Amino acid sequence: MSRRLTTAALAALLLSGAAQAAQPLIIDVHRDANCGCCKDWITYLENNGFEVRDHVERNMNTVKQDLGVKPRLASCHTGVIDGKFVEGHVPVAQILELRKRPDLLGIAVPGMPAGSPGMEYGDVKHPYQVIGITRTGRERVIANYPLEQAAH
Ligand SMILES: [Cu+2]
Repeated sequence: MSRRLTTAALAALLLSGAAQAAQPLIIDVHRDANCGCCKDWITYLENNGFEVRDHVERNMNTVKQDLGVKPRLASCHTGVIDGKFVEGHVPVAQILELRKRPDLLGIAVPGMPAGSPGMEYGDVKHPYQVIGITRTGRERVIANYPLEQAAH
């Protein structure tokens, strides 16, 4: 009897351990059917260990409005992770940071800057910022790309 309990407890432990180790980060991505760079961003996320739930939308404006993405911060696709929005071609590093920031409602890379993930054109790297939107409606610069090299 006690032996059976121990086996069950051990199995439960192993299962939870395995689930934890293999658990990918799940992100919902809303996009227009004909958006090629949106698909490239999705591929980029998948290559970085995310599980993407792809949602093809008829009206992206409504989606953005509902999630609280201001028009001037808008890009093409809109991701949602942990109930927070990820607008546009945001790099993975800032998505991971967003998950640790309870003060933020979402983050955005406005427009579609060349050189951002999913917007690669050879060596072209236009400067862009990742903007965080706080729960009180303020905007904060989360990162500047291309990332500046640390001085040695
Ligand atoms: Cu795009």
